[in-house]
Amino acid sequence: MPDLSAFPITAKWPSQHPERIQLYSLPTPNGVKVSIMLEETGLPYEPHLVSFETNDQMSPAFLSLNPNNKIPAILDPNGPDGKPLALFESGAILLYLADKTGQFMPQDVASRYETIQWVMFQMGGIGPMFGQLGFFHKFAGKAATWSVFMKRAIWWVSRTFRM
Ligand SMILES: N[C@@H](CCC(=O)N[C@@H](CS)C(=O)NCC(=O)O)C(=O)O
Repeated sequence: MPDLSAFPITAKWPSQHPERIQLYSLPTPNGVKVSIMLEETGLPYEPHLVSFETNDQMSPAFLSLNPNNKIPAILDPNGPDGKPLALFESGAILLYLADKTGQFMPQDVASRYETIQWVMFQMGGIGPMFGQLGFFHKFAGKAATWSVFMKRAIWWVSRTFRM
């Protein structure tokens, strides 16, 4: 049975199955990316809810794994060389799980980089720009509606849908 006690996050979210990948997440657009990958690869995992209502993502235990206070994050007790590996950033986690299982990542170099380019596009474009538009639309209030930032987010998102 792996001992994960060196990772302070396991004190706040104790593990019933320390031999499984520990997932710290919430079903948001970034959160579900990793949940879907875990389901699709068939890897055994143990999910832990990081509640934004109680600001769990700001707790010292969570920050010990991701100092950027964002879900999703994982702790793989059986990482490279059999050592535990903690990871944050959904794109990095997707690439790691693809490498670990040999699924969803082509072996030939050209196809591999074509796949990685779409992961990067999602991470660097779709995620942040759609997220900004969502924020302006839902949370920023009327004043933001015609701001130059919102106009740019609308333009960017519309252009992406036409790609
Ligand atoms: N680039 C990061 C973004 C993660 C992210 O923005 N997570 C949001 C939920 S979708 C979050 O944890 N927000 C909490 C906060 O900002 O306090 C990733 O892809 O993992």
